[in-house]
Amino acid sequence: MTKPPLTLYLAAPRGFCAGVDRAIKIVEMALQKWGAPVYVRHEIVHNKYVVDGLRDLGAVFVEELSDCPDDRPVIFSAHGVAKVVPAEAERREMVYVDATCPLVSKVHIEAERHHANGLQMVMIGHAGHPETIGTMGQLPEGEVLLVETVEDVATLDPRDPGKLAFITQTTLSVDDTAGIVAALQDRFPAIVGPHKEDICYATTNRQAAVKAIAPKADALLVIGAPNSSNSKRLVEVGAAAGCDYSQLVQRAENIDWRALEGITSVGITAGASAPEVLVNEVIDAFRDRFDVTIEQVETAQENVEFKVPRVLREPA
Ligand code: 0O3
Ligand code: SF4
Repeated sequence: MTKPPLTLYLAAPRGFCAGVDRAIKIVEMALQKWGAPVYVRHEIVHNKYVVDGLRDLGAVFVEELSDCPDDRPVIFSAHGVAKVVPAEAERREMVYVDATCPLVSKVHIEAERHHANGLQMVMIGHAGHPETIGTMGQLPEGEVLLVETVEDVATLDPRDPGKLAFITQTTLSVDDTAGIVAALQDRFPAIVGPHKEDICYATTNRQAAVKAIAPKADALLVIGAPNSSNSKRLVEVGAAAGCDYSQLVQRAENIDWRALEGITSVGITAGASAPEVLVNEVIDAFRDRFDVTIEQVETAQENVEFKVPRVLREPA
């Protein structure tokens, strides 16, 4: 039987960012250096395939430091941790390695700087997300007010409206965040902040690439996990850019083939925590069912790389 033709638009950049690459390397190198088990506080990055692979090598994933023994190394996930976490590890004299992405750490430092200048912070982020918890946890309770939407800006009740600064989660929607920043500047003209927001290069580039493919694709599949903020934003960006069928899929086995009947083009991208092997798995699944022509749509080139902490570059 002949297969129906299908054009597959492959977004570039997609998949692993420099912070994810570094965080995974940190776990691998820690296992090499110290042997198993190495504890990891929270999923090192939000991807089941990555986490399962590291668990097979001897990593033990826990949610809290209280779930770790004193005498094994622990790694903090790429999303960052509140100040109390390394403080507690030090109190217990644990060996710990912080895999927080340097671009998340940069936001932590921004928050501290504004606080030192006497400003109260507004954080634009998602409640309950580990990055938001970690970033808010850089400052004492009450010093960081969280806003998730434009509507939240109207009900903000700062200590002094003239002494405010804002920071953001790194994985937000560029367009939605611009609206929230505008609302903040409108209500608090003196508010201090970064040039635009703190959304990182990887998030920005992946969203721009999705915008380029979404309008011409009958369907858009974003490879990523349901708890991955940046991946979920790519689905929303795809839908907003004109692709009505925009879906998050963890792996090829999650694709709803019935929903794709009759399509002639599909866009594919992957969140910053989704490995390329899963992209290839999805492409192969399309090749099984369609006569596929791949068109890579590249909207930016990336050459960012972060070094792993020195402790892992030194011999045991
Ligand atoms: O923050 P998010 O849920 O997108 O996290 P992921 O999926 O693990 O991706 C890496 C991004 C990150 C560590 C924080 O910027
Ligand atoms: Fe770092 Fe951006 Fe990747 Fe987050 S998405 S880990 S901030 S490079």
